[in-house]
Amino acid sequence: MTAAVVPAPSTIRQVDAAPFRLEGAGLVGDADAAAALRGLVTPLTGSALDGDERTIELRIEPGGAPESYVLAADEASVVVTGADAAGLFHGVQTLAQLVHESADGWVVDAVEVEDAPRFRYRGVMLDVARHFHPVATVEAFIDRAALLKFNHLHLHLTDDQGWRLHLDAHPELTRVGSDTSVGGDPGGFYTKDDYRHLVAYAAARHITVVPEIDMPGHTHAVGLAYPQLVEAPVLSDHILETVAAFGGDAPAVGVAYDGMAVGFSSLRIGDERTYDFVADVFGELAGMTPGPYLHVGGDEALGTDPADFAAFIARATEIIADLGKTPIAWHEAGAAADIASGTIGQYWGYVTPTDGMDAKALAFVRNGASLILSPADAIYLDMKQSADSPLGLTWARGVTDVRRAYEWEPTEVIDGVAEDDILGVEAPLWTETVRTLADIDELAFPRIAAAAEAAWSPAVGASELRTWESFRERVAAQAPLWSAQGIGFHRSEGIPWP
Ligand code: TNX
Repeated sequence: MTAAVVPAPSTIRQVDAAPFRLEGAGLVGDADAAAALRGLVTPLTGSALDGDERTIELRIEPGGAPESYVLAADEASVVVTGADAAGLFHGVQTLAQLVHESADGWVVDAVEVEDAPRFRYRGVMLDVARHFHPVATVEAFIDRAALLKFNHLHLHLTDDQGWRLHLDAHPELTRVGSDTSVGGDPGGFYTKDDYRHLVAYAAARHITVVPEIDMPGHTHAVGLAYPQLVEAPVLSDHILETVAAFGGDAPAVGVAYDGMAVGFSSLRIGDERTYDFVADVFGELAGMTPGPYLHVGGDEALGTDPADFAAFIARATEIIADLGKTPIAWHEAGAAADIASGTIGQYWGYVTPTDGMDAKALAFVRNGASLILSPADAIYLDMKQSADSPLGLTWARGVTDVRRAYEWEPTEVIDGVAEDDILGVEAPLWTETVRTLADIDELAFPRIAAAAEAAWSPAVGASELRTWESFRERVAAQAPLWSAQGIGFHRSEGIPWP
């Protein structure tokens, strides 16, 4: 397949002309886009793209839809025109995917592409709390996301197992709350400069960082640092079963937690010091986060009384809104009647909802806000991708193959949630079992490409490219580019890898 683009563009047409040959070709136009293109094409082809026989022109021409671009290739030239810098950057990703080897050497076939994103929010999430991931790993994850036209990186910065961002107002959080990871693996945290660096690194790739501080549950690490802010762990049967199934000790007051149970910890809801803490934490975070969103978590607060949970979510989302930011919360927070208006919900139920999860998600829409869809049985990248791998979990109907990750349509998940109610799609990667970049690649690829297509491409039924048969061919064709980028993708069955 020679015009294999992932995520599928709005339109792509073969043109009746000979292919554009890379040998002897050079780049003109936007310098940032040129650097991005060389970063993709040079490792793949060995060409520095510094010839003068024919040109690839990279330019910005304002006027089109945000993030859109047009690409025209024939034997004489390639021209990529972005409506803005992000659009040009996305067009560069498409161009790199069109480069392939032929009898004439490395070429781009004669095509015309017109492309714009379906959804404004196209996200990936990395959990840096269950296992800490150093700055270089997050940079690599950002590079991978950019390749697939994602434009948001959600960082799950805190959880029971560790607090991963230094804050000046509460230095103990990282001093005593970040030492370990799941399984007793090493911990770690980002300095404020590390965080600012990641925000800038992402922004240079047209990706906005969405930081999450998970509350009121998932807060055991807070208690290591500031015991007065948290309740004692709630050791329900469910928690004790998880401990028994996955090993390790049960959560205990004042002891770092390195197991995999969820839902036992809670901030003290009735104590005013808690809200001073919430205001300090989000205030300091807002000061170094240029993006519009702050994520407050709100998931699996099984150790918090439901009325207390609702009261907490109302106050915490109001604190974020007062900082001039838009709160995002996991869908459970939809149960809180007085949630701040404008709070965006993140749905992590199944493609076919169970247990009233759809009702909680729908509450955000009724409240006049929109939803981010992260259906766990389709695009939770931490679900096992093959039964025999030690990597990944299975609770969300895993093993999750690429086809299940691909075959779902955002508007068909929750009754009453239409196109305009959906801000976008996000694929989370939780890291209980994930230690290294190689582990990340093995679980994320190729399923992350399926999530990218749900987020960027036309709806299922609106384009002939939006079928599993088309996707499996197009995703297979990414293998040389991914390998040249050092991505250790999983060679999933059912995909005709070269
Ligand atoms: C559920 S879904 C979680 C996380 C776990 C993940 C593991 C959701 C919002 N929370 O706490 O890490 O499952 O798959």
